[in-house]
Amino acid sequence: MKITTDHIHSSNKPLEISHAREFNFLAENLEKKGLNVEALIQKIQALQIAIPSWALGTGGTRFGRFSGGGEPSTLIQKIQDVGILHALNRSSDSISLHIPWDIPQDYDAILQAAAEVEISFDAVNSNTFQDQADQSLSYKFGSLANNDKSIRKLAIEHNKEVIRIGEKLGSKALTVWLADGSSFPGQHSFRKALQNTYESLLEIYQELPSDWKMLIEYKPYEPYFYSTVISDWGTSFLLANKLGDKAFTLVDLGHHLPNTNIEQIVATLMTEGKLGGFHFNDSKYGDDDLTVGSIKPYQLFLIFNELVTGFEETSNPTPAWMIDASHNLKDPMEDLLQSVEAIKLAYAQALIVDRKSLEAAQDGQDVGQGQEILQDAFRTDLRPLVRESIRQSGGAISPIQSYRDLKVRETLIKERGKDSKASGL
Ligand code: PSV
Ligand code: MN
Ligand code: MN
Repeated sequence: MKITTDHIHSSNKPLEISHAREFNFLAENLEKKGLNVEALIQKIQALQIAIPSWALGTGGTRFGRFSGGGEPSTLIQKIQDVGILHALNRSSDSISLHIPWDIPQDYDAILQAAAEVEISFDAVNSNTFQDQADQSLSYKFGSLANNDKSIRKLAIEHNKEVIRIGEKLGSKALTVWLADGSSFPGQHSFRKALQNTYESLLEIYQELPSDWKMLIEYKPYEPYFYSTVISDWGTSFLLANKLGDKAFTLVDLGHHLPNTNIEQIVATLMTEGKLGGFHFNDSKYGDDDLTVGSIKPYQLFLIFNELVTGFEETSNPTPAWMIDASHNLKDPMEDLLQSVEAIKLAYAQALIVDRKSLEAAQDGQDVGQGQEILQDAFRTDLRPLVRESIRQSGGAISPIQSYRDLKVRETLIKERGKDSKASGL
């Protein structure tokens, strides 16, 4: 299925009048506050969030997987699904591949399929947390951190191969997420594991093309339950600093212990110019797969508040934006549309913060006023502004409603069958 401009126009038609009324009302209020609505729209339009190939199918927990039907079972189908999302919201113009789940067979066909739906290739992700079918050695006790040199070598070579694949597709970054860790005290030496990881990453880093980045993800636990080698931003930052200018820390929102102040981490990393990427999701307990903004929207806003000031006041390069979630109950494409909307909304809210007054409140130690200013921005309903930015980009006023009205899932089920399954987690 392909979404055409006719589809967009016909599904926008019934919404146009009420949308225009809501938008005009909001725009007038924003202009009264001294904000430039046109400039806001341009910034919101420019924010593009990559879709990971593994988010397009129904994910599972270790207890079960309940497929929703019509899932993409080939890389071309995954690209087409991102094309559908992008046609609807004009906000996701790239896909992030996971190797070996997405090894391209025919590069020309893959590049053509992507070009047809105006999609490019975001960061490529390596996978050394699973053994592949024909793998001679096992990652059971670690990959880049393993005590066994030959296992480390296998994992290093895999990462180099992922870079070569990404180069053929036009990717510009390698994301490394390592499961390596231990489940029991005494299982391994923390210092040896970290040193092995650094040396392995260095070998991979030396293979990076000059215009590439290495994004180092951290996670406190899971799949191992006692220790993880790269467990927190400090460890990732330390490695990125030691490796060099092309290495950065990647913040995945779901990879923090409860109540961690993620916005402060963002501020610190940006001060040092080392925030390289972002994986969006949300979590209630220790998970990392809930819809962005569905549990802690204020935290998401506070994170964007730091990002927006960081863009203005630091020389941190623009991070690679991506959603990282895998859903086991909802239609994954609907979830991705909801997630992108939540991200854009938080970004828009951060853009309207009255920065001058905030700074004055901070300099004047006016605690109450500082809070008022942030909450005023967060409590402004900016959905009409986000919708208008998407409409002006040629997308749907309500991407989710159009997705439903155009019967996208039903069509995909007809085309691909009820039992088609996406490769991945
Ligand atoms: C595992 O936690 C994970 O969700 C990481 O966040 C990675 O980015 C992703 O899988 C893909 O490897
Ligand atoms: Mn992630
Ligand atoms: Mn994760």
